[in-house]
Amino acid sequence: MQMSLSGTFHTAARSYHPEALVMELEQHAQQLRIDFLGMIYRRQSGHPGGSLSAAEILATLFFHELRLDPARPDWPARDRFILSKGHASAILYAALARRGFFPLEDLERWGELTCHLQGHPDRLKTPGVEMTTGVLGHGIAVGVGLALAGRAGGRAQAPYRVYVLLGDGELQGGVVWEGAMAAAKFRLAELVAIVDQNDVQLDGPVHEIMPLEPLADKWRAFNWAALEVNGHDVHQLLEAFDAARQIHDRPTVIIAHTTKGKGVSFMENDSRWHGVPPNEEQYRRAVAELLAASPAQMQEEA
Ligand SMILES: Cc1ncc(C[n+]2csc(CCOP(=O)(O)OP(=O)(O)O)c2C)c(N)n1
Ligand SMILES: [Mg+2]
Repeated sequence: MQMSLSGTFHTAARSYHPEALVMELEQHAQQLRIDFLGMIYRRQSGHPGGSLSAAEILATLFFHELRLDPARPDWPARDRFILSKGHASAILYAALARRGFFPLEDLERWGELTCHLQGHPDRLKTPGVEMTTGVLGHGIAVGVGLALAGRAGGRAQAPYRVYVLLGDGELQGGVVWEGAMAAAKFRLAELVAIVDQNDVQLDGPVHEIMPLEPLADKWRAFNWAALEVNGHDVHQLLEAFDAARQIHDRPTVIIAHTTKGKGVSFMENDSRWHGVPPNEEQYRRAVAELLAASPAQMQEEA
């Protein structure tokens, strides 16, 4: 696989990442979708669309890219991940649990008042959550602060990297671009933003409500490096994260083209599934679809 001059990845050429790694990450992504749907079905609350669209991004980050030690969630040199689109909390909790930050059983109680897994991420409650989010727009600005804090010891770059996942509707918030300007000013090469560009926000298509294009050019005009990938293609995600590590003089945005509700046919590309949980019949249908599309191994385990 190669990156074109415009920063778009093409799958035609062979990837240097082993197929086994890619399959493993795809399997994680599908498992996260299934965990997540169980959580929001049981709780009868949650945000399916923008969680399902982010499954491969989260799986690639948590099971490959991020340098983490679940036994030491406050390890100073850990990479920081910020879920700026905090409404996707439940699938983040699934990723944290699967990665070993807390027992899987905790997922059963998410959203209960006495549980450490609240409706939106809370950094004071949940191991592995770096920023309290839910009010959209602030992830990049806080990411800038985390990267600068890492440099406070006088280093040219922080001893860790900072990753921020944003929604595309979220980009309508002006504070996103204030943070982007600051990141460029300080040439924060250790900062990577990922935009889950599913082209759907809370109540309709982003391109109708507030068009973003040309989105990559906007980021470049803000002095960021901009890469574009298919956000469901693990090969492309892996290579984009690798490419971002090779950029040393500016922050990088990875624009991940995705499908809102990905993996559940009746939820795909439909803003009505932004924030509504499935009923029992829908839940069963969704899980059946996901299992059918999973690597064979998972079907055996299920
Ligand atoms: C500042 C702010 N305004 C409004 C909301 C309510 N809200 C929650 S999710 C959402 C839509 C977000 O769309 P997008 O960023 O595209 O997310 P995704 O498609 O990934 O779910 C809105 C408006 C909010 N959480 N914060
Ligand atoms: Mg969206």
